[in-house]
Amino acid sequence: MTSETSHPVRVVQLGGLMPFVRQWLTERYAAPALDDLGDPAGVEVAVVGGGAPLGAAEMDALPDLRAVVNFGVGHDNVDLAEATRRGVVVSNTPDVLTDAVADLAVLLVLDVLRGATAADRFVRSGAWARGERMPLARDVRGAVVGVLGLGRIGTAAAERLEAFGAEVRYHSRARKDVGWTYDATPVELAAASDVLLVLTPGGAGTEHLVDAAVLDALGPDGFLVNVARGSVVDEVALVAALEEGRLAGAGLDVFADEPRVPAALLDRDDVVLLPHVGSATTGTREAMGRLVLDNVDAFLERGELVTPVG
Ligand code: 8YV
Repeated sequence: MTSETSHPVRVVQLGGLMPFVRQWLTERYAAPALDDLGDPAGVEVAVVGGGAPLGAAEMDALPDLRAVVNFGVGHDNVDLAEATRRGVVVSNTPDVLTDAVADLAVLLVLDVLRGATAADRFVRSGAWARGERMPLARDVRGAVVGVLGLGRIGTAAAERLEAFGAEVRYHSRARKDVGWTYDATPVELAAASDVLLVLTPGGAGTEHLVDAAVLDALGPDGFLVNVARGSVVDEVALVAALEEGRLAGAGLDVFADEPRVPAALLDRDDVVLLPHVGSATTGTREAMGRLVLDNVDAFLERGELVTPVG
């Protein structure tokens, strides 16, 4: 990175950013952390990541703010209505993470059906050596996977799952021009699916979209996989469904109150728990970081964002 340090400070780093992104921002823009900023006058761009909140309070602290650059495709951490009200534009990091997140979605669908993580625990516990047997798993070929949220990542995951011989159905805000069967509601999609794969955006519009009714429609032979946002699933209803045998299992990369995972899930063999790693590869995170810099550069130079939200 070349250093383009100039004063006054025009860029500030907010929470949730990975160390290499912090370093890039420091080298390129001499961007301090909010706590080290001192006088906020002249700061036009705030960079935020990792789901760290950026709402009215943060905006109040930056009176000259004009752009929020979010490290991540999901931007439910940013109060868009408040930003719009103040004339602040917002960008995210779409496309560059589609493959990585779709791969992880497929990994979890395969894992809940084939039980790879449970099988690993079975070996490590000595159960195999003791002569115990694992229950038989389920085939991916022929399994019906219902994709809830057929955006960029949902489509990429659906294409991959088709290559495994799974049958894809979907529900989205709008019906798409695709060959897969559309279900009019999440309940109808869940009722027709062996695995419900959640890939909707987070935020108020999708909060608890997967509720007790959807989980019951999925049923005792159904699996839930969530690679979107924890807020989309009613976690209390999920735990109850698992404990009462009304759901076969779940694969979860995201949780309502990260990094806290409901204690009731930790000892269950029918759930796969991942620490929000959908985009967490070196290549993808670097591409996200580069897109963050592209957005900051474009805004500082031309007052435009490369990948604006909305
Ligand atoms: C990251 C994500 O966890 O892009 C998103 O919406 O959830 C992930 O890529 C996060 O944003 C990285 O800070």
